[in-house]
Amino acid sequence: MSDDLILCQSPQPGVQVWTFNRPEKLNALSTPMLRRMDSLLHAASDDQTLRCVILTGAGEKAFVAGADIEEYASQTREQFVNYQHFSRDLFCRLEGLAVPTVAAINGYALGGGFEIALCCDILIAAAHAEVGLPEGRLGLCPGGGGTQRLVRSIGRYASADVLLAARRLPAARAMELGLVAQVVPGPQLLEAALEKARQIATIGPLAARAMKRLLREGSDLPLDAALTIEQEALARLFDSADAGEGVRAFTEKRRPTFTGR
Ligand code: CO8
Repeated sequence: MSDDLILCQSPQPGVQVWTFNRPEKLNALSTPMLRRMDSLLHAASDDQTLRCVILTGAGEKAFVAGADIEEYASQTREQFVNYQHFSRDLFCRLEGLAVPTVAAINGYALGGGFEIALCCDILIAAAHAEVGLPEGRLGLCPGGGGTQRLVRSIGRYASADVLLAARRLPAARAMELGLVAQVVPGPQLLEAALEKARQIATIGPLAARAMKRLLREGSDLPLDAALTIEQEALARLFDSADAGEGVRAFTEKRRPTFTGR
């Protein structure tokens, strides 16, 4: 397995930047890349010092232009099904990572690339970026959660345009639809993502993890059940040392020092 296929760097404490790194193939997701993602996810879920993961693509052209179509084309049905199960599991684990994740979409995020972005918590895009699910043009449909996560994000009718007409959404339109939080000029993208990570670091780490989980789990629950898990989470946070510190720091007019306990 080559670690170079997804670079992992830590430009500031508690932050990892994962860079999909096959720019000559627009960072298309090959099986070795998925294996590398698997090991990065394992390591990240064990890392208690981690506060944020930023995902981006090498080069200016693509975040990830989808699954590696050439690899797919040579697969048997069994290999194809296995690849689907593996990517579904990985994408769910990315979505379920305890710490907040930021997709810094530096270009095309298509097919599996858009599905990865849809598993992240905050999406920031370069002005020239485009997202889409063009699998229909291959006579296929998304298999890594694209249809289901998109419809839960932007609703049925905007999703139908992306899926049934294979419409690529430019960054500005993705922002209008509420998918993307911020659009910046391409050269400023990584710095904007790092600034987002610094803002995330101002939140208590337990609170950030709790709110991330509530957004994910609560949106699939009936309101009453969702309100219950919110109150349970708040009660747990109230008992934490960080909540004591956060409230004390406010009254003492200083910045809190959170310890994640
Ligand atoms: N897989 C493999 N190689 C790719 C992919 C990809 N998804 N995307 C781009 N590449 C390669 C190109 O083949 C090309 O390689 P080479 O230089 O060796 O010919 C190189 O990257 C550069 O790409 P282009 O020359 O095409 O660049 P353009 O600027 O002309 O076009 C596009 C950019 C519009 C992004 C274009 O590359 C494109 O349409 N890519 C495919 C996008 C796509 O359909 N993504 C969804 C993939 S499907 C998926 O994710 C799940 C289902 C897959 C099932 C496949 C079963 C057979």
